[in-house]
Amino acid sequence: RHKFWETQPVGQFGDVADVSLPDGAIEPPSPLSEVRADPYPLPAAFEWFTCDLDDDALLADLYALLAHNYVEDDENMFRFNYSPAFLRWALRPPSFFRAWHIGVRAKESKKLVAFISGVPARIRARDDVVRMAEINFLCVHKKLRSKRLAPVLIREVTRRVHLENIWQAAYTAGVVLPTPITTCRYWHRSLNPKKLIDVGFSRLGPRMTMSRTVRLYKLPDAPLTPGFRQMELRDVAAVTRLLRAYLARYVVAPDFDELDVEHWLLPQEDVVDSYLVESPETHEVTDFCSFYTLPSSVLNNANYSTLKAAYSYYNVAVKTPLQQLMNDALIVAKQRNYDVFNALDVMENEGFLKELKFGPGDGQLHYYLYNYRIRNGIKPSELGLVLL
Ligand code: NHW
Ligand code: EN5
Repeated sequence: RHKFWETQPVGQFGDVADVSLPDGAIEPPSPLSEVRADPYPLPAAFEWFTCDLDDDALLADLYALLAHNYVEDDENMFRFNYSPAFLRWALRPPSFFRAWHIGVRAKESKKLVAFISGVPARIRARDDVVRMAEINFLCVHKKLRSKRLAPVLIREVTRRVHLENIWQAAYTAGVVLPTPITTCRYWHRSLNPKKLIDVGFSRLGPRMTMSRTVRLYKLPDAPLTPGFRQMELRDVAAVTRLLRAYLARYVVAPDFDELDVEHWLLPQEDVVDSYLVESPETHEVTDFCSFYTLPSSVLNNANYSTLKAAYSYYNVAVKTPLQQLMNDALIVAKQRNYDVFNALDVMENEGFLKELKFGPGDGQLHYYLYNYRIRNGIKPSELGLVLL
C-alpha cells in the first residue's frame, strides 16, 4: 500500500495496537561515518540545487513554483500563496542550515521543478526535548507528478538532516500517511463574508440573506481590551516567559528560547503579527496572541484573484479570557483587511471557536513525527505545536 513509507522509521499502521513498543526513537542514530556521503540519484534530466534564499531571483523562482504547484483544497478552488517574505521568514530561523533548502532543477533549462525544506527546532514530546527538523514546502511541479520523485526528495532531506546529527523530524500534511500522532480540523471565521461567498469559500446559510450574514459577522472597529497593543522587540523576554510556561502544559510542543521568540513572533508586516496585553496599572505583560499571513490564490473567479487569510499561531491567555483575547485578534485582522481568520482545534482553541462564530472547514491537518513513536497518539487539545 505505501511502498515508500513502509521502508521508513515511522509508526506503521499495523503497530497501532502494539502496546509493548515504548515511546521515543524508533531506531537509534547511526555513526555519522555511515551516513551516505553523496546525494541520492535523480532522473538524468534533473540535478540537485541548494537554494540561497538571500538571492532575490532564486526566491522569486521558489515563490513561483509554490504559487503554481503547492497545496490546493479538495475541490481545487484555492491554492496556498506563501509570499516571498514569508518564505524567507519560514526558512531562515535561528541556526538554519542552507543545505536543507533543497531544489531540483532541469539540467538544461535550469528551471526549478521541485523543492523540499527543513529547519531545525527543539521539540518536546512529554519530558523529552528532541532536536528535530521541521519539514515543509515539499512540492513537485504538476507536470512531474506520480513519478516517485517525492520519495527521492524525502530521502535526500533526511540524509542532509542526518549529516547534522539530527535523527527526528516533525511535519504536517493534508493527506493520511503512516501514522499521524493526531488529526486536527481547520475552522474558519468569516471577516468579509460577501467576498467569501462570491469566491465560493463559504455559502449563504439556509434562511440567511446577505445583509443578515454581514451583520452576523460584524466586529467592533478597534480592540476592546485595555492595554492591547502590538508586540515589540523590548517584549521578547516577557513573551518568552509567558509562552514557555504555557507550552509546558502540552504533550508535544516547541521548546522556544528568546532567539526563537524574536524570530517567530516579532511582528513582520504581512508575515506574522503578535499582540499582547500590557496591564495599564502594573505594565506587566499578561496575555499574548499571534497569527501568520497566508493568502490563497482564488482559482477561476472572475472578480477576485486572492483571499487574504490569517492563521491563528500561538496564544497565551493568563489574565484576559482567551475568548476576549481572540475576539481582539479578529478585530485587528478585520482592521487590516483580512477576509478570513483560520484556526486549528489545537491547544485550547476549542474553547473559543464556536463562541466566536468560527465554522468547521472541509480540510484536516494530520501531524507526524519521523523516527519518534508516541504510543496511541494524542488529542488535538494536547498538541502545542503550529507549523506554517
Ligand atoms: S504537506 C504539503 C505537501 N505538498 C503538496 O501537497 C503540494 C502539492 N503536491 C505535490 O507537490 C507539508 C505532490 O503531490 C507531492 C507528492 C510532492 C506532495 N508528505 O512523487 P510521488 C509538507 O511539505 C508520498 C509525505 O509519485 P507526487 C510536509 C505518497 O504517500 N509523503 O507523488 C512534507 C507516496 O508514498 P507511498 C507524501 O504526487 C513531509 C509517494 O509520496 C506526501 O508526484 C515530507 C508518492 O510519490 C506528503 N505530503 O508527489 C516527509 N504526499 O509510500 C518528511 C505524497 O504511499 C519526513 N507522499 O507509496 C521527514 C524527513 C526528515 C527526517 C529527518 C530525520
Ligand atoms: C501544512 N503546512 O483544504 C500545509 N483548506 O478547511 C499542508 N476549506 O480552506 C496541509 N473545498 O471549508 C494542507 N470553507 C491541508 C489543507 C489544504 C487546504 C484546505 C480547507 C480547510 C479550506 C474552505 C474552503 C472550501 C472550498 C471547497 C472551507 C468553509 C468556511 C465556512 C465559513 C463560515 C462558517 C462555516 C465554514
